[in-house]
Amino acid sequence: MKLYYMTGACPLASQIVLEWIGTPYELQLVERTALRNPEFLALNPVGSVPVLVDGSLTLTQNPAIVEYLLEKHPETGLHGKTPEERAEVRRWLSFCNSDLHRTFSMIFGAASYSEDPAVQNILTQKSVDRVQFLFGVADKNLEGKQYQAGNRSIADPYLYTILRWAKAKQVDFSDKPNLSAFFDRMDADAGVQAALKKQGLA
Ligand SMILES: N[C@@H](CCC(=O)N[C@@H](CS)C(=O)NCC(=O)O)C(=O)O
Repeated sequence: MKLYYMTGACPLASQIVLEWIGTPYELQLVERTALRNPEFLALNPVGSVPVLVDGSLTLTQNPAIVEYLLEKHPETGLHGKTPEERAEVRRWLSFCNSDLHRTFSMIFGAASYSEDPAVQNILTQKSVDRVQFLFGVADKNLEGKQYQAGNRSIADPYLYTILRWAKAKQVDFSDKPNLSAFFDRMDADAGVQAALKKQGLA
């Protein structure tokens, strides 16, 4: 298997799942400037990472990738045992991919929405406010739990990846004790550290 990634970006979520399932994989770094090259667009017409290539399958979108990996390795137990438990995993995976990630993209890339610095500042601040609100939802969900869906699941690496961005962008979540404890727990995980090391981040 080969995972196309940019350093520290959302493919880290898929890579941590690769570490957790313990399958051999190859990493392929993609420079941001290469995302619009015809060769890369042939892999992912959206022009974004991650891309997972496994034999004849070329798969994009983190949620699809981590579910695929899990289906190949159900013995890892990174999903719920019942339809209700699996629904919880998917709910928090969607929350990370659709709500948190989408909003965080504006913090990274307000300049692609407006050339006016004043507008960029407003977009960034509004997005920080929204991310803080969503972090509050995540913190409440984690009350009394170690992981988002109760047991460790394919949803957790995505939240961890976004919390790393928050630290890099000074989006403070130290006032959210459950979220802070979740970050520390994930950060201490051997698979997480292995993934970070392979990206040169640890
Ligand atoms: N919904 C996509 C999001 C992918 C995405 O936005 N990837 C970012 C990196 S975190 C990217 O490649 N952005 C391309 C760009 O910035 O031009 C997924 O889950 O895979």
